[in-house]
Amino acid sequence: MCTESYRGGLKLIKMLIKPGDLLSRIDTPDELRKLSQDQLVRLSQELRQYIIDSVSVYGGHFGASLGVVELTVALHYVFNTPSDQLIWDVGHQAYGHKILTGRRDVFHTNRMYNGISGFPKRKESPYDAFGVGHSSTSISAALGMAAASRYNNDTSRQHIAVIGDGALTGGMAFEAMNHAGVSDTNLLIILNDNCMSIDPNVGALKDYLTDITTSQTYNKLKDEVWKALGKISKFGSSAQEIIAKIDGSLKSFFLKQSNLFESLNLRYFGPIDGHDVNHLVSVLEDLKNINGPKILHCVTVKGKGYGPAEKDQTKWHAPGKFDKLTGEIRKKVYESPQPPKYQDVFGHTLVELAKGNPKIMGITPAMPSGSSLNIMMKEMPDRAFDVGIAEQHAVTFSAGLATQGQIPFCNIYSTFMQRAYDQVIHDVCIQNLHVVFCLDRAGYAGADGPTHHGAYDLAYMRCIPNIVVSAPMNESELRNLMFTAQLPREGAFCIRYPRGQGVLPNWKTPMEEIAVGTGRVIQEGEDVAILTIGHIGNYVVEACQQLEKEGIRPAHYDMRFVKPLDEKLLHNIFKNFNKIITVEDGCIMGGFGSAILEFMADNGYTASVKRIGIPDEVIEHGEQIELHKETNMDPQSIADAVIQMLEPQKLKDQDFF
Ligand SMILES: Cc1ncc(C[n+]2csc(CCOP(=O)(O)OP(=O)(O)O)c2C)c(N)n1
Repeated sequence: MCTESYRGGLKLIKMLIKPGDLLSRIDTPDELRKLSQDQLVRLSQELRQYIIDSVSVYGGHFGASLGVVELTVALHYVFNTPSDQLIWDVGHQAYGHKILTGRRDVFHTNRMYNGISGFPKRKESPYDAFGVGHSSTSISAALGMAAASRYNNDTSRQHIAVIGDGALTGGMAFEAMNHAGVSDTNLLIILNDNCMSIDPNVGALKDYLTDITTSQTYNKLKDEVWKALGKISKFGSSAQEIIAKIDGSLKSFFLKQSNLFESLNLRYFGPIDGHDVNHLVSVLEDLKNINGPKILHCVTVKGKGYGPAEKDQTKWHAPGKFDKLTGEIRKKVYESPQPPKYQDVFGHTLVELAKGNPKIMGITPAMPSGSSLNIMMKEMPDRAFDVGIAEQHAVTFSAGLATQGQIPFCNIYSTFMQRAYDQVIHDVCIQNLHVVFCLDRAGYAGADGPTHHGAYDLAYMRCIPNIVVSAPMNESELRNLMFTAQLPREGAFCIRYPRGQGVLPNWKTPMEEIAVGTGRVIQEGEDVAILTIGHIGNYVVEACQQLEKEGIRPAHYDMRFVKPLDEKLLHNIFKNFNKIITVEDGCIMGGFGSAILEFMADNGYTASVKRIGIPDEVIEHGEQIELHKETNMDPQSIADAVIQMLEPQKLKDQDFF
């Protein structure tokens, strides 16, 4: 059954997704807390089903939320949210949390333009204690909140960070635990260990967590300690002292040497079954009464309760819409061959180049599938590295490789590269090392929203010395830029490209060198010159086709490089045009258009320049084209901008006649 509604001018077709009886009664966690504990298993089933029903119809992240259904129910049942503060790391697993905290009836707008966000967001709900999207922030944020509570003598308030084993590979999580271990705060870290990042989790920490989960000796000892704690907690206030005593002697004596978290002064509990909601409730009740920083290790299954998602966890991380009965993921069917995704052009081209150049290596921080580096990892496992969710390490590791004459292609989403800015400057550029950065998802990311938009890279890269900053307008240019970047040179080379498809179904063009710092003419024209960087140049091609019908023919230049700029071409342009429009899928401030203004000022030219790009505000989520429209970056708006620029001249011409 469908209903229609309007939100922000957008028609929403709402398939009625019916919650189960218990779930339909829960609009806030207060109502959840009124349930008896024996109703929680059923509530968990209903919540899981609601997530399956909704995501199958509307799309979004999937496996991670299914894996924390019981944890979500137990946490809101035991803790007094939102006064107790619950912080989800990354936040892609918080769908159950959203549904239980007053957003069930708008959940069909999840990730849609003008709808609710796919991630926790402070301005969306008081239950979203911290805005997230990037990983490994939860412990720091929770610790900050806990320190503030302590300072304000609020000793009863709880602060809970839920972090996955993937997110725990991020350095920030360790920085926070290092600090937490010497803090006297009410901090509870829940380690949601499902052995998965988006792809299988990697690294020694993963092996350590597996060891701890499977070691029989360790678990027997832990069970005994746990039982002791459980018995004692029934004795009321004096229990704290006894627990402290037991903790201080028996537990720490036996566990400290063998447990990483205990060594950091975090009391470690677990591992426990993260799908046993009743056990979770009793353990969390106990932990609530133990002061100080502590960690509870829960073992869960990503995709729990939906067979296909349990089986292929990477595919079902964010599968898009699917048939919930057959598990078939719905794919658009096209009549003609489609252009490839840029990420796949990167993945295949890198292997092609690496076959001819033994120095090339590939690096990704935890995005093998997302970046398509998995193609190289499969074909050349000794030359491609998934280093975990560790962007800073990925960059400096690449710098290390480069000092030894290797040519690292370090692929990082534009938004996540923000994490590794100092490493780009300090470890790569100051040392003038030949590292190639491939920044995927540059420009609007779409439904993931502002935490994921690759808005800033042109601005933050172009101000660093010893780096080339480039962006291809199509697949062929991406290949040529990658080819150029691996040729012998000094210094770094950055290539940024967007999420999604390019424009050339026959993309496997022969590769050739592009002279660094040269642009190209897409069309000669009159009155207005449009200068573009990257894929968004294709919007300008569309805009020009539209304008052609009205007898307007602007010139269009694909500049290809923001640094170094094609100064010869620019001199030519500024000598011939006094109306210039720059177009970039990046922030207006400090980006490509700013570089053109700087060139104009430095060379004493005057022209009216209109810059089109991402404005200086937080742009929310939506389809890429919706966001381009909202910010006047779509083909129609670009055509309108040209007409507007010509308007005074048109008027003048009319006056004349
Ligand atoms: C800094 C950063 N890098 C990469 C990502 C992309 N990313 C989103 S979820 C995810 C995996 C997280 O794994 P985990 O924390 O174990 O959670 P799970 O999905 O397994 O529940 C990654 C790599 C991100 N969100 N933030």
